[in-house]
Amino acid sequence: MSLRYALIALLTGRPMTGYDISKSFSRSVAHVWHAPDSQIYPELKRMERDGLLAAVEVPWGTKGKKKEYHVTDAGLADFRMWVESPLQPQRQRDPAYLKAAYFEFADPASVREQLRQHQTYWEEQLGMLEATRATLLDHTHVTLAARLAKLSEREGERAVRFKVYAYDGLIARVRTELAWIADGFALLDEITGPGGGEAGAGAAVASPR
Ligand code: VNL
Repeated sequence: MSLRYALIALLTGRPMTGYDISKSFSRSVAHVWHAPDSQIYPELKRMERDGLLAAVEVPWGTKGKKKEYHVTDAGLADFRMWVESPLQPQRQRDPAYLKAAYFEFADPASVREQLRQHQTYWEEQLGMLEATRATLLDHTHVTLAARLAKLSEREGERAVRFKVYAYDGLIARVRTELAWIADGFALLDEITGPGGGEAGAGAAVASPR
């Protein structure tokens, strides 16, 4: 149910059409709560039905109309209750760690390849998160800039500090993930010899297959 709150969070910055929500979401809130468009659009409809959002028709192009979603007072009240409710710890559920615990069943070449792909993914994420963090600090992030335009300097400062705090946590996690991947390469080297497990590098460790 957190998707509702992720969407309200975004819309507290400014009212938006479904299309703008989807675009803006992927560059901001999705970094802390990923959701595909296929979940976002139906959720907006349900939230409108439940009175958390109000859809206002706005002109689109020369003839068309579009729904612009606004957070209602009820939506804001619900969001405030949620934001103050106790955090529910998320139990561990990461396939990378599940697999890692049983990599003795895999060909080391496959493990090395998986670690490489994982490393590439997390390096990209790190770059993206650091770039986004920078646009929060200098207020050039469009979603944040629209939010700040409605706030006093003091309120805006707090909004930025908390967002940067969230990104600092995400960035620290990614760095830990990258260090863990590096440890994985070191472990593979130790088990198979340097570069061992590369395709054609010779015998793999005995695996209980
Ligand atoms: C906002 C803007 C949120 C930029 C973000 O991530 C962000 C916002 C949570 O104003 O809601 O990267």
